Amino acid sequence: MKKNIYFNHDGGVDDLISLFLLLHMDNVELTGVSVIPADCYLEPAMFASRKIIDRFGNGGLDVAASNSRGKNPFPKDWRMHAFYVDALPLLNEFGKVVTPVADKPAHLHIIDTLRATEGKTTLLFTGPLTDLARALDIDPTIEEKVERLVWMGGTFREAGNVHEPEHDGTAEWNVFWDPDAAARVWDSGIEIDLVALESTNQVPLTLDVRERWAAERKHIGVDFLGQCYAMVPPLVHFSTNSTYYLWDVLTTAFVGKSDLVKVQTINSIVITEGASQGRTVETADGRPVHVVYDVNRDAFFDYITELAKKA
Ligand code: AGV
Ligand code: CA
Repeated sequence: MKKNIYFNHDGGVDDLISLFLLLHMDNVELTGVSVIPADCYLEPAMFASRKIIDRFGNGGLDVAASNSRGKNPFPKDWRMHAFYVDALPLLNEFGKVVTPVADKPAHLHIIDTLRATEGKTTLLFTGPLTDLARALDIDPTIEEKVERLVWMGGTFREAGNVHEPEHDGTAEWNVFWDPDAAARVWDSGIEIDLVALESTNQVPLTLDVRERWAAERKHIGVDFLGQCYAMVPPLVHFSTNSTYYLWDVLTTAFVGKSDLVKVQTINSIVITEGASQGRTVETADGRPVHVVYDVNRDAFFDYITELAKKA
């Protein structure tokens, strides 16, 4: 039995790789895709998504553009990454784009797709939750159609990954971009699996990983991984603000193969105001979330590399 997956992403290198990997999972039925301009610019991220589906998918999908805006914008340098992926020769060989743009904005596309899909759907979000929060405000009954939400977001560690003026550094970026949206989803009855920094910190982009993909580049999909991860900085001596981790790819791999990770349930709230905005905090009377806190690193890299070989 295939799982229905609806994918909302924000056009980073690891978001776009996630789309590519989803298209190669035998146990996944991708029912819808939408793009939010958080950690990307919308136009190149839309084009790159449509071209990835053209090249590696088998038809039937459109891609919805989000018109959501966040409270705390991402740095421009990071948002530029979508332009680089969109420009890859591998995605431009055909000289045309076939996969259409959906006629509705992302939050309405989510509602329509959930309704039109038989049975329940797992929501996979690798950017902020704004489109889901807006969908729930318009039609709270969609909760019945949601199997669960798998989200790359949050952390319960002291250190988050936001290093911005007027912030204390305790938040993870996908929560920080729109803390109110996260709080809205926390208020819903949807089961939440959180792929938090606890586990994503265990899968940095390192030079040995790049070398492995280079050595196996005769496979077009492995070459695609290598080309995409050549655009972003690896972890060499120590982690900096721009060091790249396989955040979203781990989240997506968890959807395809849940035994790669360990999960623990934590009751939590989302802070929406002040210097800690976007922080997720453990509290006894908070809502339960299933936190992915540990990963089998080698099994994870094997899994994604083998998936890429199917391309
Ligand atoms: O916080 C991780 C999220 C993931 O969804 N994004 C990147 C991933 O797509 C934001 C982010 C944090 N640090 C970054 C980020 C960095 N150094 N470069 C680009 N994006
Ligand atoms: Ca992302």
